[in-house]
Amino acid sequence: MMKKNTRLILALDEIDKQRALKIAEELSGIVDAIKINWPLVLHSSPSIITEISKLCDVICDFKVADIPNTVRLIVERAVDLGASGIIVHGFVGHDSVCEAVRSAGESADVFVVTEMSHPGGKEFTAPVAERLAALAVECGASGVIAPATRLDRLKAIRKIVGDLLILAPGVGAQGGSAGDAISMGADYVIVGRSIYESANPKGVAKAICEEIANRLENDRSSVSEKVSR
Ligand code: NUP
Repeated sequence: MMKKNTRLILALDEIDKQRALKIAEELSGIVDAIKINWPLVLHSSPSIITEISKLCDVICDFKVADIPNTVRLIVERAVDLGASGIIVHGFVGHDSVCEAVRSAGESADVFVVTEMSHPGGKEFTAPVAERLAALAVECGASGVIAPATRLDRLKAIRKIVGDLLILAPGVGAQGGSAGDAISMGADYVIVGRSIYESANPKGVAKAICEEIANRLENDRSSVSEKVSR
């Protein structure tokens, strides 16, 4: 199970391996996990998963979308390499997603993509996002990916997934706010470019963590104010 401390997940799409490793080292004590996507794996090698997993929990954002057997082959390899989480697509159906959960077993969490955060996410994923969220619950996934860029949708997806984890990308470069996503029900925010493209990745990451902590504190005190009123 991924730790839930700062609630920040770094999306490490930096393609220069040495710089990526340097940022991973600098931020491993700050972020709850590091998400690796195809850009870094293709620019370095799959062993980057193992290297970074020695510093921090690694989520492989491979958006696996295939028949159950191929899904199994990918998930098993990612787990062998050190992944503790893997992101899969839900539109491929229950059999494929349930196979991802089964193959990951106790070794890794499976997260299912619902509505995607970019503008194109409204075209095909938005109309079926609720069904994708329900499928994640039915297959026993650990959580879902839902957009920090559309807070009303995040809220709607939270209602469906109950206490499953919500990881919300789209903060910063895509326009979303970390504090707002957390207030609307995200357990974690995923942030990439705003951190790794900055001249001071550690400083930016710390500031986002502070924003999240302050927001949680404010949300808690406004709830207790309402209760005592
Ligand atoms: O809906 C999604 N939106 C999204 O941005 C699902 C994702 N997995 N992502 C990923 O999150 C995207 O591929 C990238 O790795 C990260 C966001 O990065 P950034 O926009 O903060 O740079």
